[in-house]
Amino acid sequence: MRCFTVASNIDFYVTSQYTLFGIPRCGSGTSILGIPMEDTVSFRPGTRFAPGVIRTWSQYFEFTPTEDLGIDPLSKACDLGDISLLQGMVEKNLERINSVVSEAISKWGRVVSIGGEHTLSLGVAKAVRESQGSYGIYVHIDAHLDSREEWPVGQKLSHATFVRHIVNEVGPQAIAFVGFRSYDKDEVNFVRGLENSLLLPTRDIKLMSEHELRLLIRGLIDSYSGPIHLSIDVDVLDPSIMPGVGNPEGFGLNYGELLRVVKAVLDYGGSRVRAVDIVEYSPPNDPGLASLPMIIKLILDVLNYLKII
Ligand SMILES: [Mn+2]
Repeated sequence: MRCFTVASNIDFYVTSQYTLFGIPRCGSGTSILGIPMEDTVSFRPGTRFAPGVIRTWSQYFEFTPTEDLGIDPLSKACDLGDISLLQGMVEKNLERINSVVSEAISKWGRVVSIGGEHTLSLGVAKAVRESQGSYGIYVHIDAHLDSREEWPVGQKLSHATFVRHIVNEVGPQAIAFVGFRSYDKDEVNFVRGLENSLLLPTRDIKLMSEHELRLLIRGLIDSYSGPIHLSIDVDVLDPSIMPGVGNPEGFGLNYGELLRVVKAVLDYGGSRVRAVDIVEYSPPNDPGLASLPMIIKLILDVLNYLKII
């Protein structure tokens, strides 16, 4: 069953007989889309396998979010399957992601994308702007800034540079970098030079109370209008609880700290949140799939805190 009418030369399929958590395919509510893009890996590969592994294993978990809000987070969600991509063709793949996510946002109101490498967020950002006519706030939750000029040297567009492309090609009104702790001098200078940015390194988040954190995030969200795009690289979590990533960095957030940020963005962002990306989970780098229960919990918590639109 296909959920889209977009460009007939793009083939869509569901990678397994299952849907995520057994939710309806092409149903109503928040749409969930697998984006198994992995074209610009610079260290440990494997993110392309994440949507299929998460979908298959999700059948065996309890569907319980962290906080009981008295709602079933899966009651208003559907699984669109995975986008079919062309291995190694970054720009072509970003065009496909843009066109599919644009259509999905127009039809379902918002999309939760399961990556795949983080570069896919550039395609999602363009889709948010195209479908909504504006692009408000980009929230980048990540151990890294992904704002290099080139990485590896000579490569302008990759998982380590795509935020610069979001800034230059999509033009968010404001941008937040949350949970970063590992960067290159040039890129940190670049993000410090941005107007309308909020920089929350890992160390600050750990020292802050939940109240302070929520005030900061609310201040950002209330200061700008337009759609909100939340992009979560799971390497923001500490490698001791999230070993299954391509580029692990020490002294990361614990799950409760990540959840505070996510909840604040979804609470104050409300119906303006049009896209949430959960990216960079890498099953081949995850011994015994030890990180998988946390990925499952994160997806459930995101669905739980997203406001019905
Ligand atoms: Mn990262």
